Amino acid sequence: MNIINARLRGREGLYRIVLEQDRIVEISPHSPTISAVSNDLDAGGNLVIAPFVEPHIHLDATLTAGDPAWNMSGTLFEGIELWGKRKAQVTHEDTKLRAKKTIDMLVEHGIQHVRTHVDVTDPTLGALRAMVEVREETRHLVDLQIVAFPQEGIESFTNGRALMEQAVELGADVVGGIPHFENTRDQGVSSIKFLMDLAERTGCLVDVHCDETDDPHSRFLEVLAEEARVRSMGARVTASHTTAMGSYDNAYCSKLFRLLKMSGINFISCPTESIHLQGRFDTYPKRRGLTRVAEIDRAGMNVCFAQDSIVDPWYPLGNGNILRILEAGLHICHMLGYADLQRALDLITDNSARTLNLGERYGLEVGRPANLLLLSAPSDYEMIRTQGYALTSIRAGKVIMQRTPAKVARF
Ligand code: 17E
Ligand code: FE2
Repeated sequence: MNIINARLRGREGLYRIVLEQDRIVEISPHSPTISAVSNDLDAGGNLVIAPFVEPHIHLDATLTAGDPAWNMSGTLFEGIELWGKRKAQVTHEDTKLRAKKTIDMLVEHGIQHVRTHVDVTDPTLGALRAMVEVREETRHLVDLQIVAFPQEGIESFTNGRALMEQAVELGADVVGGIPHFENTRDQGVSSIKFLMDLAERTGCLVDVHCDETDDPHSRFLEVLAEEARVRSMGARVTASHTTAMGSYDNAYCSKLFRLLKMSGINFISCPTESIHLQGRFDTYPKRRGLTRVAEIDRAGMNVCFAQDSIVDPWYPLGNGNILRILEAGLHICHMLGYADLQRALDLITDNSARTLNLGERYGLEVGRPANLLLLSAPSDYEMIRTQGYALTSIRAGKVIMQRTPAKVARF
């Protein structure tokens, strides 16, 4: 299959991309002398890019909002309490059904790489076992990474450490954590040492829910970064949320940034989730409750955006569209400057792929997998401004999704 009239990010002119079986075999300047053949896909001068990435979602909890009750306070803590009740009723089939429905929503918006957290504070590890099957059964649609996520704590939950170890044995790809939710500061610190040991021993990646609170005294990020630095594991480690950084004073943050840079860890912000869940203990002035996305980016560190939730006890909305998250995030993080708009898609493509350690499994380059998207606009800026879409998603050389945009008639 050939794609013609493709615009590529960061390059002048139009290109022709040749796919053979499941690989990209040629990318060459578009030549009007080569005529289109019948199964050519015409990008019409719009962007062709590597697929969107969803680097942080909870597929075990999606589509459960309101069951057994709605989150009335809008806080993270009420969400965790409600989920505790819902997860007592989780079955194998229920988890698989909701996860697959949600993956379909992601696919419909051009996502082909997903990292999902799965709650392992459950003595049966039922959701994790179900997700391992989902990972196999949806391989034709997405590459799925599973995080062993201890929602109710590693140290504060009965057998928390053993459950994390079992989850890795059962096939989790990534080790998670939640130090700010452990009962004490000391437990938060020891949970990070434990999870870093586990990851180092087993070769897993690391992605910790870290300091997801407005409490400026929640300072587990420095512990995670230092553990990553001394073990030289930074590229394999991610700090998710870090919303407390939005409440750190600048004196502490400037010292912290030195360590963060040395550590080389990655960051994920979930802007719609955090603007909804944080700031809940404030009156006015009211904090935004996000990490310092623009500042992390300006400091040359790797940061990306994620959805976190779709219709669950923490967040009632969501439809799988990561471009909606990008638009909201750019607003909330003061990133509508011209330079940021020029490269906005980095935050849901290349930066996210780096966070997930996708390496050569990702990217629009000869020799890489024939996974790509045709978009509805010719630039990052125009994709945001027009609220554009992924129109076609190609995976392993085959079209897996095609979207027809709404047509408007004027009279
Ligand atoms: N669990 C958690 O601790 N934080 C979140 N944002 C979600 C689940 C969605
Ligand atoms: Fe999360």
